[in-house]
Amino acid sequence: MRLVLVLGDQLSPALSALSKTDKAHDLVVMAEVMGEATYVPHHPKKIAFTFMAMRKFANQLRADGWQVAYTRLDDPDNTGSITGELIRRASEVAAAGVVYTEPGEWRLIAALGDMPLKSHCLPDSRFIASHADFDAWAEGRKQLRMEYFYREMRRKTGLLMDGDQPEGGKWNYDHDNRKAAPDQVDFAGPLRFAPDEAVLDLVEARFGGNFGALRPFWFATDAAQAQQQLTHWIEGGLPKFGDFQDAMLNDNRFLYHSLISFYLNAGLLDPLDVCQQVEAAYRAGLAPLNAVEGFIRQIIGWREYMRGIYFREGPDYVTRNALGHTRNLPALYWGSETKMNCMAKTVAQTREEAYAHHIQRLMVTGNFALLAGIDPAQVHQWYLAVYADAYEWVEAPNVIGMSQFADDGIIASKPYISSGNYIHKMSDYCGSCAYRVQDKTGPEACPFNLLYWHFLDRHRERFKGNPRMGNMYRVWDRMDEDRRQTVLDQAEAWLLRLDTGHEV
Ligand code: FAD
Ligand code: DLZ
Ligand code: SF4
Repeated sequence: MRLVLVLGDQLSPALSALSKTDKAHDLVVMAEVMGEATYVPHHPKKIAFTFMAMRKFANQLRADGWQVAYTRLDDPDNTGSITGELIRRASEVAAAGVVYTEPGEWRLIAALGDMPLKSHCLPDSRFIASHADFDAWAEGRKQLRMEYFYREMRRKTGLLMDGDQPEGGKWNYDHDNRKAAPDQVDFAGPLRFAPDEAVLDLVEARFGGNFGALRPFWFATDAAQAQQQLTHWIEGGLPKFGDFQDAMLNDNRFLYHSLISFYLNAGLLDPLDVCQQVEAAYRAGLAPLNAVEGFIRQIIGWREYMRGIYFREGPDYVTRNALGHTRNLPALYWGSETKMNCMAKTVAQTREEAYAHHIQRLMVTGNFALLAGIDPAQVHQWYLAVYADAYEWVEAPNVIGMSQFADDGIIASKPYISSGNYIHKMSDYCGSCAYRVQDKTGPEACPFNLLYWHFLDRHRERFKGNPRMGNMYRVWDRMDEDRRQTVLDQAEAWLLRLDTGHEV
């Protein structure tokens, strides 16, 4: 008998470890353990989601004829770690070894590799590009760019292809996808499902002190529910997904977003199948090409690309700090009061939902951390903890690379920074803010305005030669010197108030 490990983000019947073993002889091991529940202070909703989905998946496997040894968090014999549980189960049943699918994090890959058990690690085949595919694509290229990788994935999957040409004649319709916030959103947002109250009680007792509201809990926790959410969104949200992908609103947290990353990353939905369903909606005339292409690009482009970079760059990727940023993560990320309405709204929504959409993560909390020069390792730990879809293989490239430029430009060709103007254009946040977005200096000046120039000025040596940033430096250099000095002095004074714990 062999043990077959199924981790909390490997809840797919087609998992390689399950398809390469035998339900008649082998034993599935699943375990709720403190080691996984505490490597960062996860949002309670994320822990509850993981445990609920794991318990349901174990039952599904049993119904399918598997024997499953399932450890609950409060089982008295629980050793507290994945490797501890495997060693314990192996000795209980005198197992010949362990078969597992590669985890999505170097930490766990190393721990499993060091186990004193005979073990066999299989590739995770739930992705469109294998490590070898990604490396073959990347090999010999001077610079890696997602767009070219994405085109390969389009060709490989046949999604939105018209023979060997892209559907509609263009690969990318992003230019049509930057509309400002709509006055009204005619989509009700995600479906809400009833939770397992016993899991909620367990999580409340053990992790109630973590940042994040456990209740109301509304996530889907099995594949059928996740599919219901996908169908609901394809019918109601997809048609306008492209147009308003980058918009943000005070009174609408979800706009036209799909809210499926939790389910995809845990294995409850299959990425290729999701994209095929979305393409079918386009072919049936139910959604426009800009929406459908934009969505498919996020999944077969960005999602796969991020994973490729994470595994190609290796375990030290999360420690990179190309810009030498050292400021501690301010308390406002954990909910302390702030006068910046965009930050307050994004953090409050994160606390309540364990979710924020891409532009909130990139251009509000991420942009602020980058402009303020916050230590990227602390930023990374925060994102890994607070979002229910956060696993290191996808979170780290988004944070260390795309958002914080800490990898020195492997993911992004220039830093994603903006003054308050971008947030003002894409949201209604500024209208109800204590700061004034139109003020570049002065007591009420939007901090993003001050910090934007401070960032460019302090990193001039690194970025002055970047052709995509020439304009920014030209504008800065055209300001008269007194004004530049005022901006820098006021930015410094503002950062000092931030560092000394004042409400900013
Ligand atoms: P939609 O907006 O509806 O997009 C559809 C799907 O596309 C998502 O479900 C997701 O699977 C995929 N996708 C979109 N953008 C990306 C991207 N940049 N990288 C990978 N997949 C993408 N996504 C995660 O899944 N886990 C994370 O931990 C995570 N951390 C992020 C941190 C930062 C700083 C940034 C800027 C982005 C991060 N993302 C992460 C990407 C993106 O924000 C989320 O995938 C998205 O917000 C999930 O919501 P949704 O399902 O409603 O997505
Ligand atoms: C996120 C998470 C949590 C909170 N708890 C568990 C757990 O108790 N048992 C488990 O098998 N997996 C859990 N996970 C998911 C893992 O942390 C995830 O598999 C790794 O980070 C690799 O991506
Ligand atoms: Fe954010 Fe500045 Fe707008 Fe306030 S004024 S919401 S701080 S961008």
